[in-house]
Parts: sequence; structure tokens; C-alpha cells
Amino acid sequence: MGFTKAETAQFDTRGYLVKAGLLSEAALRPLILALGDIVEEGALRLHGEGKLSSPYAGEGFETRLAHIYKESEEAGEAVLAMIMGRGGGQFNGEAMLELLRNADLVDCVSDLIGPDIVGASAYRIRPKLPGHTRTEVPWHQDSGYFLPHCDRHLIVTCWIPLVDTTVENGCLHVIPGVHKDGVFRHYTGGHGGYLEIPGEELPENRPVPLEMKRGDVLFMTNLTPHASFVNHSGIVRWSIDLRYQSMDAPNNSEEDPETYTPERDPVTMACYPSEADFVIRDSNHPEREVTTPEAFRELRDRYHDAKPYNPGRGWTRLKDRKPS
Ligand SMILES: O=C(O)CCC(=O)C(=O)O
Repeated sequence: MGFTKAETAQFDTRGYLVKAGLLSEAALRPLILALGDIVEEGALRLHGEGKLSSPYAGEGFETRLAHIYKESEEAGEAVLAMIMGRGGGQFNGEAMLELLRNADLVDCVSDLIGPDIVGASAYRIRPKLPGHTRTEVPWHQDSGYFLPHCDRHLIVTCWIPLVDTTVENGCLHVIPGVHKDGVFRHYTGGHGGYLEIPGEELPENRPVPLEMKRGDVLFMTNLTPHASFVNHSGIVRWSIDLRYQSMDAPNNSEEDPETYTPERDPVTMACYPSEADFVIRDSNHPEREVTTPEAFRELRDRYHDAKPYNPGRGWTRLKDRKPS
């Protein structure tokens, strides 16, 4: 499928594009089922331990975790932790690799960054629970998390709702047309422990809330400011965000995590050294592509266990910010 010329032009001028109905129910179902299984496992365990009055087995993907959290915040947090380990990238299963390699998705990415594509382990599954303030994500650009020598490279984030998202349930908001203005100043220790661009330091362009249907995909640049706010609905706002870059942009797909040490020159490092990159498409050497769940899991776990050094960007702490 890919993008039309008009869509590519919109991505270029606004820094984002929503492609409606790109992913079929069949493409999303394996991941939804796998996440539902994690919730089920947690619910049954907590019920068995007497921490929940019911496993809420009659509830579906959109509501089960919300009911668990409503009855017991502690139980809800315990299930969240099963999903949000590794910052939200805990789930390593086959359904995850399948979605990362989804041809319709990757064809669109390829129209933005070319045919040879590396995917990032820094994908995030986000169950935003009703009334749960910690899962609000403050304004930031993804480049705030990447090393500075990568600011000139396009790293595409694909934000994929797993339920229909609305302003009420905490859809994503973006600031359009400022992705060519570089990286704004971020601060560490922002809301929820995330990096944050404080309101007074945001560009003046008006933010746009992106209400999306399940099946739609938002494509945005690493320099597009975005945020999400509290979920005021009764359902869980499930989403996942994936990241892709050209093989020509710095990455660690064929590097040993042990080579990431404080002695190494940061400009030789991958854009986000903490987690493994892996080949999604290689037009000359398709054998380099990570295609099996075993290889995917092994690579991600190897990086996770090695804890490669990431020099970061040295942002100031929010509480040390000087009023401007
Ligand atoms: O899903 C959200 O609420 C935030 C997503 C986000 O920050 C991202 O995709 O980088």
C-alpha cells in the first residue's frame, strides 16, 4: 500500500500523518490476544491469592484491567507491572515481532526512510487506565531520549491504538509543523518520571488531539512534540508505539553490547544504545533480517542483560530548572 505523494508531503510539512485503516483486525488480533493472556494470568493469580474478589473473566480486552484497577489499585498496578516492565517493552512474544514486521506498516515506513530498515527494541505497550495519572505522558520529542548526533536523522515512530482513542480516554496530542526546529530543551524527572518539555518552553503552535480508530496508524518524526493526558473514560486506552530508522542511521544491530562503555566516543554509538536494534528489511542481505521469535527474544534479552552504557544527553532535572 504505502503512502500517496500527498501523504508524504503532509508528513514532511506537519511532522506527522495518520493513515486510516492501515492495519486490519487480523493484523492486530495476535497482539491483543497475547496482552489479554497476560491480564488473564495476573487476574487469576491475584484472585487465587485473595487480592481480588473476582478474576473478571467476563470482561473483554478494553475493560478487564480497568475493573481490576477499580477494585484494587494494588492489583491493577501488579498487572500493569507485568506489561510495563522494561518501560513497556517487556513483551517479547511472536505477536510483537509479527506486528513490527507487518508488511503494510513497513511499506509506509519505507516510503519515509528507504528500503533498508532497522527496528528498535524501544517499543512501548501502554495500557492507560481510567483515572491513572502516572500513565499521562508529558510533552516531549522522542529525540529527547536519543543521542544528539542522531538529531539530523529521521527515526519514525508508529503510534498504534489497540482500541478507538478519544480525547476522553487519553488519545495522543501532537504539535504540528515544528519538527524542523530542532530539539527543544527537555528536563529529567518530569511527570511520571518521563522527560518533559515544560509548558512555558513549548513552541506556540496549537496542539492537535488525534482521535483514532483501531486500525489507524500515526506516523511521526523523532522531532514531533507529543503528549497524552488522563483517561477519563471507563475503558483502558491500550496502544503501542514502534520505532524504525534507516540502516544508514547509527544503530547497534550488528554490535556487541559489551562495546558500549564510558570510554567509547558517543558519536560512534547507536541513537538509543540501551536497547537492541534489529534488521527489519535488508534489500541486499535479507538473511540479516530478524524473522524468528527465538532470534528476536535472544537479541533483546542479550542487550537487556548486558546493560550497555548510554551517555544520555545530560538534561537538567526539572526541579533545578531556572525560571526564564
Ligand atoms: O501513548 C502515549 O500516551 C505516549 C506515547 C509516546 O510518548 C510515544 O509514542 O513516544
